[in-house]
Amino acid sequence: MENLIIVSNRLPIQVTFESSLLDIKPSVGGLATGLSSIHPNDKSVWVGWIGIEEEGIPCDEVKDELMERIIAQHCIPVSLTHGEIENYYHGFSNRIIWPLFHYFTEYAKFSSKKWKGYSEVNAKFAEEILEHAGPKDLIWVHDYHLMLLPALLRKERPSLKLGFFLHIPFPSFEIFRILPCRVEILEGLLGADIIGFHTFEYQQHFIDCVARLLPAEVDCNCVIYKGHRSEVNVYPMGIDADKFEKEAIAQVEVPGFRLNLKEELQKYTQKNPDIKYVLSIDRLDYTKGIANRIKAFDFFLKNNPWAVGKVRLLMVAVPSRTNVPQYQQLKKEIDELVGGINSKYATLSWSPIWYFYRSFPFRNLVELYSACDIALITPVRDGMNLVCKEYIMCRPDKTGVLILSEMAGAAKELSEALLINPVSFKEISDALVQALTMPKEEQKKRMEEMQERVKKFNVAKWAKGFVADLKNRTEAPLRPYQHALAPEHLSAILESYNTSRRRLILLDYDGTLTGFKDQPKDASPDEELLNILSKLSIIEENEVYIISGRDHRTIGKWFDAYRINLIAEHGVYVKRCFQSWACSPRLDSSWMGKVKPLLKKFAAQTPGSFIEEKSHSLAWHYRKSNEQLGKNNAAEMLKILKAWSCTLNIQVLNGNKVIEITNAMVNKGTAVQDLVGFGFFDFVLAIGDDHTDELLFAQLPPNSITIKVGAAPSCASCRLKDFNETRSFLSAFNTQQINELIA
Ligand code: GDG
Repeated sequence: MENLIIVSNRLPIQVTFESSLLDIKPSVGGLATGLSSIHPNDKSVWVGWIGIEEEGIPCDEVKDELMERIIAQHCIPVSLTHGEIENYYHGFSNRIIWPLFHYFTEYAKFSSKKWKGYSEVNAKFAEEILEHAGPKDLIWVHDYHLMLLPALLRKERPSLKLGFFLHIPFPSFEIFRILPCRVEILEGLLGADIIGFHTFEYQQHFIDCVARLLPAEVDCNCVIYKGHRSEVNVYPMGIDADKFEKEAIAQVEVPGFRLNLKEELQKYTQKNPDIKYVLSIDRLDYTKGIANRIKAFDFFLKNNPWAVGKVRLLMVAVPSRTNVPQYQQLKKEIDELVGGINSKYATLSWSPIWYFYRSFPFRNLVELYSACDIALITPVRDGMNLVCKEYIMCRPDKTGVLILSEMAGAAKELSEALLINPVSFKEISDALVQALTMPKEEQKKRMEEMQERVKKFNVAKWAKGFVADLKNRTEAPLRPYQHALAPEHLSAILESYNTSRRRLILLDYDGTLTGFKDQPKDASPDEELLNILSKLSIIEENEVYIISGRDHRTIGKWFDAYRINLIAEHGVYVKRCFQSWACSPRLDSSWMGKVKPLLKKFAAQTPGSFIEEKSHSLAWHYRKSNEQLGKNNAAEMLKILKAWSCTLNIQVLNGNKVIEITNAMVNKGTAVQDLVGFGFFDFVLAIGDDHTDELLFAQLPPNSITIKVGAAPSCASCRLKDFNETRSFLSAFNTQQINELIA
């Protein structure tokens, strides 16, 4: 059985040397607690840095003892020097990636020295892991410090099952593109089999960046890059809900249970029965919106004088990155703001803010959560935010109100909270008023629903779910396509052909039977193709269809003289051989007037691109445009059209360097529904090269032979390389050539 190797920047332990005496404690950090359901056990190890620079370890003897004790805790240390920590950790991770991914672009100062340090330490982690990993072990890499690691590991040991989870937001393309090493970061992540994010928004941002920056194939949540497929999924991280709930209940129910903090708060409340406590807890970080929160609290008191003397903010700011100038500046700003507001409103018996610049032990933390009437959590950006979930689980009587920033990942799950824009003082102030006046019944109703959800999607479920997906995902490799021209497959297809009596042969045109031309009208069938098709269609048992997105007049002209049926414009027009065109009854083209101006705008902005107008559909071709510009603008257009498709009766087909817009009810799949519906044919073959042909493949009976031309993802059962191979394949049905091909 395979082992699980967890990898993160820091090991889940705290190492200290007090007068040269070594002490190792389990760390109380979120990730360590989070993964406690899967680590430690006999089959797991954790690889990471111990938190102390190599130079800080007193002597070799201590080092040996340290290693021994760390390994006994199922951990493998990666030893890092002062210089490495400076560039990789403080430098690239915390001064470039952290601010940029949280949209603080002005704080992110790129330097190639830091980037080099980051790359080297990622390589050092890879080396350490490879020394310990078996060929089929599961490896789960965590967070923004190690984004190059998946590809480094994949390169050295392709059989490893690799997962990556990002704990912070993944920014939108406009932000991510600022990073000079953006391609390297994406390539690094795409080494993983599964890439996980907290929210759909981050997942979509990542996929969008991949689609715009790399020559990768994107198919829903899958990315195929350099022959490797990564699945991009959403796993919102939870907390150990039971642990918080049990502690909060114990603090209420266990006789004689008293902790100092709650007791002091209770004493104060007895003297001031109307007092309400508002709690905020965060690491002191510019992403957490602490300064804004204090200003909003000032705004609230100013506009609600009744609250002066009755509402107090308990603000815990845990010291963090204290050697970084921005954090030192922030600390100063917050000290001044707190001082300012306290001196402005304080009375002899009351001050508006109790400010704690330190961390509390777990039990005190729970006391705070359960003692405060309101939690005010207002990050300007936060990957998830676990504090708000912890507050929810520490409300045994189900009262309390959560005010939560809509910029925290957790807001996507906690819609019963009062969601606010963290930069709006008015919204925060209004939410405080609403929370302070909210009837108990409403508080309980909201809290109960949130508790149920936080309990159900707890951190054990998160961790086990990710690992289970990783196991399953890698056991199902890329679909092993048959090559339709490989002798054994070809002979099976031919046998089925020869023993059948009614055959339906559905052939896409561009990219399948012929190569692409800059102008669609230039791709008329050449003699070789006409020869193949006429031989195939002349056979009485064969019903050959060309099924194409092309306009019906052009395609009609090309094949008029042959015993070939035609389906044009993605199914809008159908023409049985030697008969006239019939138009689909499902048509509504009123959308064209709205979509055409949009296409015109894009055509004007994308030199080399042009619009093709068909009777009932529109196509924007960008094959001749600058590759990157065409790709970017196509991504923009797709976004807009997909949004429009909610109200317009359209379907948007993302083809090969072309975006086509057709009526929602008509496509290649619906066009053949009636043909295949009655089970008339005992041999069905379909060949196509782009996304629009997938709709056709999906509509066909299960025993049909479906063939994808090209390397893109497909639900087809076989592949051919290009249109030349399609021609060779179709020629094989001419019995004279069969033997040659099989030989
Ligand atoms: C990342 C992402 C994402 C705080 N003060 C004390 C204390 N804490 C504990 C809380 C909570 C944890 O720290 C903070 O969790 P967050 O989720 O807010 O943020 P991070 O762990 O810094 O960072 C974040 C998370 O990863 C998980 O993916 O949610 O968005 O930035 O558990 O309880 N704990 C104790 N005393 C304190 O004073 N004992």
